[in-house]
Amino acid sequence: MNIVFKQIIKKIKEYDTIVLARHIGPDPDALASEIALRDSIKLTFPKKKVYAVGNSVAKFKYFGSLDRIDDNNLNKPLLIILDVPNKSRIDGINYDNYDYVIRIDHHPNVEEISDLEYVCVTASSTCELITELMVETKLKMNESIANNLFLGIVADSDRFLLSYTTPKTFKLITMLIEKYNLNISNLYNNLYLRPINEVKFQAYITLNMTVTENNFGYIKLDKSIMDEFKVDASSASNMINNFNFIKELYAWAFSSYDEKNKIYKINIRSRGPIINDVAQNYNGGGHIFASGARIKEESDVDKLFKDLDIRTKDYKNKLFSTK
Ligand SMILES: [Mn+2]
Repeated sequence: MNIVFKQIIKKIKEYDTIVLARHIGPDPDALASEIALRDSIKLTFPKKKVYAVGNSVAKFKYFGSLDRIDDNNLNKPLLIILDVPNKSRIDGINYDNYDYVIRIDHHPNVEEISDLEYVCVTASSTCELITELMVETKLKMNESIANNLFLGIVADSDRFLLSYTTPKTFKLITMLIEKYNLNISNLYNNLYLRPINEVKFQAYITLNMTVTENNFGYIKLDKSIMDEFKVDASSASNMINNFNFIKELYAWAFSSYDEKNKIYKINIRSRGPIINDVAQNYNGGGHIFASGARIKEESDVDKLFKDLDIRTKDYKNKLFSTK
């Protein structure tokens, strides 16, 4: 067995109170991994108090419910953080309240944030790592846990399109489907069924995106345009992956103004240029080809787009000089 898995299980056994957390603005992989691991620990060790925390998201309620706790009142708890590389992006916890911290993640390491780190940047998803953990240890699984793990892997690999989809990903997925007899088409409905106004909004983006001579595509989506299509600041992030495999785009970014939090939410994707270090300079980060940022000033959005355009230009220059 993987030595880190052994250490993780040892810690889970040692603690009676365990809190699981993930990144702010959660995606399916983040939510599915924390809920699946919570349910598995509960199933395996019924006497332990196990909580999955962070803000809930209405459209993702099919993953299961989250727990509301005050972690100031917990007795010597263990914290397990999932799918998040930076301390500042963990949702719903007071970091200093925890006795021991474990991180399980597939994002590039930006800082050491825990006592025990299991970071595998070549895994398709955090859910893939959690599935592996359950397969290799005595952590129990059931159908609803398997459903969540399946959805997390499918979402983060973009239906097995992205580069870290490996034979191991397919092996684990096959195991989940076979063993728990998963209803794949129902599960896909959860992830991919969408209202037509979102599809129209995507058409608007396609028609109005600026594509630079360096093959960087960008668009700023303000409140009036989101109101017109009856979508919100999170809608653009649902469709950013749909702009992959477009010849004229090496990298692309959307900015959506989130009125409630007074912040510009930036989604960035790439099929070549490395973008996460650029995002890190603007209160963001993520994977090398899939990143995001949260920006207060509109002028910084423009600066970020400029930097991404330069990064795309450098990439393109290299690409053509080596040919
Ligand atoms: Mn992930």
